[in-house]
Amino acid sequence: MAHEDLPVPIYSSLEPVYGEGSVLDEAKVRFDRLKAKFVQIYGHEPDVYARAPGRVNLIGEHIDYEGYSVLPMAIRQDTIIAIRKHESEEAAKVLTISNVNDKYTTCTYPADPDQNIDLKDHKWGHYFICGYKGYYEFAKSKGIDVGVPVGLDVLVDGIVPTGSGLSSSAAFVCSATIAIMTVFDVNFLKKEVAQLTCDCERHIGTQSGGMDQAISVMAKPGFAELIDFNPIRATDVQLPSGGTFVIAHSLAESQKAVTAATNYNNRVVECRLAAIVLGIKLGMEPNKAISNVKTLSDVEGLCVSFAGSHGSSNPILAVKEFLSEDPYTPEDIEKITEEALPDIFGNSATSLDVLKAAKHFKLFQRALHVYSEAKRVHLFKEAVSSELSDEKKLQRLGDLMNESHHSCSVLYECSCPELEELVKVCREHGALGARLTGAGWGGCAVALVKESIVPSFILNLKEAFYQSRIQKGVISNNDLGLYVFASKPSSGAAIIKF
Ligand code: NG1
Ligand code: MG
Repeated sequence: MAHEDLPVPIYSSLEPVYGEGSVLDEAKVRFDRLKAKFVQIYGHEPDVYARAPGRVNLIGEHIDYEGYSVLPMAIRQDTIIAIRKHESEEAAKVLTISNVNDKYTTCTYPADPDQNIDLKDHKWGHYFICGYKGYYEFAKSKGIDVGVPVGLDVLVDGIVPTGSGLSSSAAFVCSATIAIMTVFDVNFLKKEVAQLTCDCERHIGTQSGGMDQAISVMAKPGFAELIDFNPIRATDVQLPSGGTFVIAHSLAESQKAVTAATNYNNRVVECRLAAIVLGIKLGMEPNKAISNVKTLSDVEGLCVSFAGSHGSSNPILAVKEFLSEDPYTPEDIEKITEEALPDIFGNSATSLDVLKAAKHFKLFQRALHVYSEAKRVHLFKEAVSSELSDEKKLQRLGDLMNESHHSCSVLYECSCPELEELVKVCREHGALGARLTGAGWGGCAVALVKESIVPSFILNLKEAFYQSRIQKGVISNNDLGLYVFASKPSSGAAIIKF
């Protein structure tokens, strides 16, 4: 059975999740500590544990929310959660969210699934509430009797670096959601959890796609996954042998939830406007385009007259023909759409924030990135399953990663000076390809490196990129392993009942 059609797995030990060796040993220590601290804080043992991993996206950046397939893999760094449900008659109906890391002070919320998340006051516990609301929304939609809300005691231990493009947020939202559903004695299919966590993470104010939650829930050890959307589906991708993905942090932190109006959500809005304008240029009535076109993938089918060499539609040619390279002012777009921009976005507060902050919109550049990046994902998948030698495959994958970075940097403008420097340093020291990963504007790069040179590659990065930052006190030498490491495709989310 396809893994999206299976429920989230339940294990009674850590081996199926963490395999053998040092990763397992580290996990055992963390779970022991989690349990001990839980008892210390709450005076009871937890009912159950949940875990969900972060991920590194190998290719397919900023296209999930446009409906296009992406190709990430789970990393071993994850968020683990211990949870206990109060007996319903207990008086205080409170959700208490504590963290093993003192940096995160305990957050409390009412046990109310309809509460609004205060986006003006960003707290780490908000991500738990995303999962909490998401669970109730989904359970109710399935006709499950959710009963009267009760208090929850929760303890969190996350080791996915935050603001790094490795999806600490999805690791947290997915593990929270899974912990909550389990403590309420239900389990859903992986594809349902992937969809509901994607939907509910938007309560944090980013109009995100579903890549991070999908891979976190559906990952399989040893494989990257091609993730398709609408409906969500995962296909195993066996990477060629002889290559390793090294993840390196640029040390610029990307606070996506805080900068959404000018960065992430801005790009989502630009893509929607590009799609509508393209739809109109390709013959749609303006009002039809506004009501029917949500993403660039929605108008791809209209580009058939721009057949590429295989006779399939070629939206890149349509972009070049119909969109202007000059940025569009709001007035330029309104002339084409015959509707005021705020009306196009109806009552979406996060989109209205974008419109307030933006002076112009780069429709040509954003659309060109999305369509070309979507194509690169397929070329990547094709190269992996081709007849080429592993060596040639790795080279091809590296080239595609380099092209992806260029497109992110120049057309999508989601890089930053630190990432540019880091990607350059990676390539100078033998990476077959290197690119920013995740949303960008800071965070990590991922480099494809021949397995045989990984240790020297990491040493060279230390020398060329990190040493000066260690000297300036940006990070300490002892922590270097947290910022640059080789990564193998790891396992997906799980429920653990000891
Ligand atoms: P990061 O920055 O890793 O959280 C974000 C989005 C993804 C995807 C990438 C860009 C969230 C939860 N995730 O990832 O859906 O759009 O950016 O490819 O916002
Ligand atoms: Mg995130």
